[in-house]
Amino acid sequence: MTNAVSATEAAPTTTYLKDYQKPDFLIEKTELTFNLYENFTAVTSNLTMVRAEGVEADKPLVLNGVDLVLESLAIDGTDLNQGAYEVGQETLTIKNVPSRFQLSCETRIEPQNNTSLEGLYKSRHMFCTQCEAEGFRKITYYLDRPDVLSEFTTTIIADKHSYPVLLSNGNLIKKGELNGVRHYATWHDPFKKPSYLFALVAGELVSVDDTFTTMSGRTIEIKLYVEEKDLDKCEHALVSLKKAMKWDEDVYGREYDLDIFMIVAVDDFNMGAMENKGLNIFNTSCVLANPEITTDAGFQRVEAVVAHEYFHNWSGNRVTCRDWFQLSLKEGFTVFRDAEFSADMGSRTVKRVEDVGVMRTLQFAEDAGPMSHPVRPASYMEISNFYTLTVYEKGAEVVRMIHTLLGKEDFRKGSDIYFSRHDGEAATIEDFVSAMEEGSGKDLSQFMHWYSQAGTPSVSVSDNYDADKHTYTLTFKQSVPSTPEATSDQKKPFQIPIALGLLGDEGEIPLVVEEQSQNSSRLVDSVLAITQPEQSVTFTQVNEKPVPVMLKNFSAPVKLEYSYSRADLLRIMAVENDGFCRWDASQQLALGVINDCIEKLQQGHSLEAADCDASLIEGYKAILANKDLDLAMVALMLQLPSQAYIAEQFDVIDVDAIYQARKFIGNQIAERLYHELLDSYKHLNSDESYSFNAQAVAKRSLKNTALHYLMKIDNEEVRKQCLAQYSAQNNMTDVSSALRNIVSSPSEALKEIKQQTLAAFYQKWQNEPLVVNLWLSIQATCDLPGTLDEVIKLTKSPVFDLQNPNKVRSLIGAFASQNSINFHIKTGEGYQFLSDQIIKLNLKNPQIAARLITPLTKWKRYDSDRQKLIKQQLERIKAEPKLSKDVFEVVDKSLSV
Ligand code: B3K
Ligand code: ZN
Repeated sequence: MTNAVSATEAAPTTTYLKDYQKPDFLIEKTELTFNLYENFTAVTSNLTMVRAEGVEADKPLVLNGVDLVLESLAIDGTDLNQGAYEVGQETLTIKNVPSRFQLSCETRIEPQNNTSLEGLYKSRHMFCTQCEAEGFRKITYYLDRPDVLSEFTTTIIADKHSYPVLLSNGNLIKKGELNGVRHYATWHDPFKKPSYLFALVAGELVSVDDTFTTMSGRTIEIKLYVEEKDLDKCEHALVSLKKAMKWDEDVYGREYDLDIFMIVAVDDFNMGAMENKGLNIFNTSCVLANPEITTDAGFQRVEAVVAHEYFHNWSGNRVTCRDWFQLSLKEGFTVFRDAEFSADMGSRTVKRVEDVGVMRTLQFAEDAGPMSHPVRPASYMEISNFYTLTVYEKGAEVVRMIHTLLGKEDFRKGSDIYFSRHDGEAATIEDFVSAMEEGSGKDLSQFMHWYSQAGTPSVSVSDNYDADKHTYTLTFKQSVPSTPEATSDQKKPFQIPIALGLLGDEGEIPLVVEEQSQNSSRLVDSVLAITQPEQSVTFTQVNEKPVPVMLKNFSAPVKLEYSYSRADLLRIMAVENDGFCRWDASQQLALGVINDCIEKLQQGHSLEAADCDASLIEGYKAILANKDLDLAMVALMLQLPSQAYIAEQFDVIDVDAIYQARKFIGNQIAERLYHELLDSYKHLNSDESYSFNAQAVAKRSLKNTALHYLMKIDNEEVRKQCLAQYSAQNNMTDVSSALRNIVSSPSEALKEIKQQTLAAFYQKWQNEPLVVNLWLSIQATCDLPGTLDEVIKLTKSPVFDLQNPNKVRSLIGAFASQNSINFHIKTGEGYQFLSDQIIKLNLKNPQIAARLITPLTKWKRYDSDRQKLIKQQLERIKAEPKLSKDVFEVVDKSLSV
C-alpha cells in the first residue's frame, strides 16, 4: 500500500483560529495494538466512530496521518478497496462512511529511525512516545485534534527480555507471555482523552515505588521508572510529587483520579516533560536529582516540573483544550499553579523575582520580535513553534492578574466552577474567564484583550504633590507597541492591575483615594485597576512628598516608566516590604549606573572608578550588612541586571558596550567591597552536608554570588578559596559554581589548572549525562575570547550528540543565548556556527532546530554590520532545498520584518 510522503515536503499552510470547526466525527472508543520489533512497529487500531450530530451523510471522513505505511483498512470488518479512500501527504480520506462504524486500520512505522522525537521513537534502548501537539498522527491515522476525546485501550507486544516493562495510560488490565520470547500488556484508561495525551513506554526499566493517600482516603500507587543506574536519583521527584498532590487538594480541592500514577525518565526528549494521562514522561533533566550531581537550580526545576505535569491532570487533562489556539488555557494556568506551589514550598519572593527575570528579559524580547503573538495566537503554521514564553509565562501572568483582581477566595470559586462545569470536555479561554466572572461577579470583558493583543504594554507614570492640599496625584498613561498582528493604534487599552504603596519618612502612608477619583479609580486591597489610556488617581491626607512604590509583586507584565532618583531607589531597597520592589529597586539602581557607563563608552571614553557611582557601592554594602534580610534576597539584590535585561532597555543593542560596562561595574563592586564579600563568603562557607531547603539554598546562593564577585579579582587568596571549594566536592551547586569561576577566570595563574580541572571533571562524571551537560554549558557560557573555537571543537568531539536535545541545549543553545559577547563576535562566525547546526538539525529534529533560531530572530535589534551578518545566515537557512515547517515558519517570519 501507499507510503505517505514525508511531512517536510508539504507546503507550509497557515491555520487560523477564526476557521475553527467542530469535528465531523467522534471516536467513542480507541483500541490500539502495538507490535514492537527492532526494525519496524506494526500498529493496529480499532476505532468506534460516529458521525457528529447535524453533519451531512455525504461528508467524508478525513483522518490525520504522517509518515505512515498503510497496510490495511476496513470498515465494520470489510476491507476497503483502493478506490474507497485516498492517502494524501498528511491525511487519509474515506469517502463513504456510515453514521456509526468500526474502523480498523493497520500501519507500519519505524520508531528506531524517528529522530524528530515526536510520535513513537526510541530513546537509547527504550521505546517511548511524545504526542503533543500533533505527534499521534505519526503513530496511526486518527482524528488528531484535542477536541476529539476517546476511551483508550492499548495492548503492547514486545520481546520480553529487551522490553520487560510495557506501559500505557490508565490501569493494567491484562498481561502475559506469548511464545516464550514475547510478552504483552493491556492498559485501559477509563477517562476519555484526546490523542495528544496518549503514551506508551517499553523498556528495561526499574521502578521506585511509593503511595499517596488522597483527601477522600484512596490509596494511589506511585511508580517512578528509570534505568537501573539512576535508582539513586529518584527520591526528590517522589517527595515533590507527593507535595504537589497534597497542595492541589489543599489549594484547589483537586484529587487524583486513577489508582496509579507513573513517571518515566527518558534521555532524549524535546522539552522538559509531558503530562500524558497517568503516565507522565520526563526528560531525565527534570526528574533525576541527587546532591552529588544536581545543583540547587536543578532541584528546584525537578520540584517545579513534577508539580507542573501533575497539576495538568486537572488543568489540561480532565479539562482539556478545544483547539491548539487555546494552549495557554492549560499552560498559562498550570504555570501559574506551579509557580504558586514553588512559592509555597520555598521562598515566595525568590520565586517571584526569578520568574519576573524571565518575563522581563526573554518574554519581553519575544513580544518585541518577529515571532511576537498574543497569549492566544490567531494563527500558526506549525503549532510546535507556539510553545513559547508568551503562551506559558505571559499566560501565567495573565492568570495571576485575574487572581489579583478577584482575590484568592473568588478566584477559587471561579476555578471550582471551571473544573466542574467543563470536566471531561475540551474548553476555551472564554470558558475559563466566564467561570472566573461567575465566581466573582466581576466583569472581565476588557481584561480579555490580554489574550488577543500581543506586545508588552508600557505604563508611564508622572506624579504631582500638592503640599498645600496634602494631596498626591499619580497619572498613568498606557501604550502598546505595534506587533505583527496589529498596529499600536489598532489596539485597545488593557485593564492593568497596579498594586501600589506610598513611602513616607515614617514608612507606608495609608492610601486614601480622593472621593472624586473614586468612580474611575477604585482601589481594592491597594490594587488600582487602570482601564483608560490615561488615568489619574489622587490620594488625600498625604503630609509629605512620598516615594511611590508601584507594580508590587510585579502585578502586571508591563514596562513601568517612572524616573526615580538614586536616593529614592536606595530608600526602597532599604525599607520597602514588597520583596519584588525591593529587588527591582536594586536592579534599577545598577541599571542606571551601567547605562551611564554604556553612554560614556559609546562616546569613545574609557571608564574610571568614579563611573561606578558611590550610591551603588553604598547600597550594596548596606544590603550585605543587613541582618534582617533573607540571605536569598541579599544574593538576588547583589546580582547585576543580566546582559539580556540591559539589552532590553535599548532599541539598538550595543553588545560590546553592554558587556564592557557591566563587566566594569562588576569589577568595581568586587574591588570596593572586597572585604565585605570575603567576610560574607567565609562566614557562609561551611562543610555541612547538603540539604535542599529554602534556607540552605539561600546560603549557597549568597556564598556563590560572593565568590563570583571575588573571582573577578586576580588574587591568590581568592583563587585558593575557589579551588578549595572545588576540591571539597561537597555538592554539585558548590562544585559547579567553583568550576564556572575557574573556567571563566582570566587569571594567568589558573590557565593550566583550568584545563586540568575540566579534564578531571569530565573523567569523573563521563557516565552521568546530566553532569556532562553542565560541563558543556559551563564551557559554552565562558565569556573569555576563544570560546567559539572551544565550542566548535566540542561539537565535533564524541561527547557531543546532535540527536540528543539536552546536549544541543547545553552546548549550542547555551552558547547562542547566554554568551552574547562570543556569539556576536564581529566576524559573524558565531552566527555561521549556529546556522550550520540549525541546517544539520532541520530535518532530523525540526522542533529543536526551530528553537535554536531564536537568537537570530532578533537581528533587527543589532548594529547594521551585525544585522547584515545575521540576515545572511537567515537567508542561507531559508535557501535550504528542504525546509521543515517548523524552521520555515520562524525563518520566514524573521525575514519579513
Ligand atoms: N505539554 C507539554 C509540552 C508539549 C510540547 C510539545 N511540543 C509539557 C508541559 O507544558 O507540561
Ligand atoms: Zn504544561
